[in-house]
Amino acid sequence: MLRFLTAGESHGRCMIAILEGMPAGLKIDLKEMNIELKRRQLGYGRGDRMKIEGDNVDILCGVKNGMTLGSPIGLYVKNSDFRIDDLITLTNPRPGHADLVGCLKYGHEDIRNVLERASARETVSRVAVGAVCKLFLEEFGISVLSEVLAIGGEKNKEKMNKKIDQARKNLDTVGGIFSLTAVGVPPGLGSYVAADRRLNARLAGVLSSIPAIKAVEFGLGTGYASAFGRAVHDAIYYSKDKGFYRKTNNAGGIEGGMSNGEPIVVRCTMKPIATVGKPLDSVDIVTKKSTKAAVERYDTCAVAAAGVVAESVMAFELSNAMVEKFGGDSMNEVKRNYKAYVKGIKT
Ligand code: EPS
Repeated sequence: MLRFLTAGESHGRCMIAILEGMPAGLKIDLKEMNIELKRRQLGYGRGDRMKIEGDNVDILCGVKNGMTLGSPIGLYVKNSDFRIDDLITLTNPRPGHADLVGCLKYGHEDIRNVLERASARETVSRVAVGAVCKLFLEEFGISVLSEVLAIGGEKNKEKMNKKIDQARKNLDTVGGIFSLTAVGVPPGLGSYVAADRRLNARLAGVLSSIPAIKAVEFGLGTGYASAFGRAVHDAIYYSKDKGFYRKTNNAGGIEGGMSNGEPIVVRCTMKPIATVGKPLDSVDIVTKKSTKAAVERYDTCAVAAAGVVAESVMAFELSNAMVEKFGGDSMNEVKRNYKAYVKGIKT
């Protein structure tokens, strides 16, 4: 089993993660990992925080001479904008953010005590974890990539950027949709035998845990609602070199809670970011008087960045399912088991 924990506040000293269960003998390419962190910072509509942060990962433990040891991997990313103790108290929660409920739940009278951890800055740690997982998946020819499909209802690149410009001009924010595709995934990750082992459920869980993600669909997704069965189920074919295959992929690569060997295709919808320059009505949590919501520095649009975060959490979940299916404490052992299985299901 693979597992990880993250820690860190947006304006605290650093963002960290511990990844446990990664087999020994995986070659770690720090340059590749930092490319992933850089990708998370990009995209049209990102705010000024990204100009401050370098987001480079340091591997503190679990790796020796560029190879994983099989022990927990400690990952550290420094926050350049480290000033948590000097920030002013805020008592006006932002609708759509964790501020209000977080204060009620934890008994805080300063929404900063909530927002510092609820901030999407936490996804730095998840991308660092996902970057290790991507290196693991690469060893099996598996890759995960995202693409922005729509922003504010627009699907054309130029119009998408115009929507972002419009939102920025109006001191507003805008959301959108991105796709996520994993290729090279062998059939049989996940399982139909128990609810918590279903791969689609596991992926939906981790994807919807990304801040601001409000919908996750697989393959044809909501399109299934208006179709007849014969038109949408992916007919089965076989050839000696390909093994079993499909000519269509409406299932999005998952049937019965298991990968079926076709690309895993997911679409995620991200709501507009909750901090808006022209704030909505709110209530002061201390005085209970009407006020306007807090305005912090914010991103006008972070759909492309959320796509990169989604790649990371998907890479983690697929790596977890690979380790579960093919076992092994070392890369050699996992590869041996993987090769024997893949050969076996083709014959
Ligand atoms: C983010 C860092 C944050 C925000 C953003 C994501 O930094 P700051 O608050 O200093 O500007 O830019 O956070 C949110 C979208 C949010 O809702 O909290 C990052 O590193 O991704």
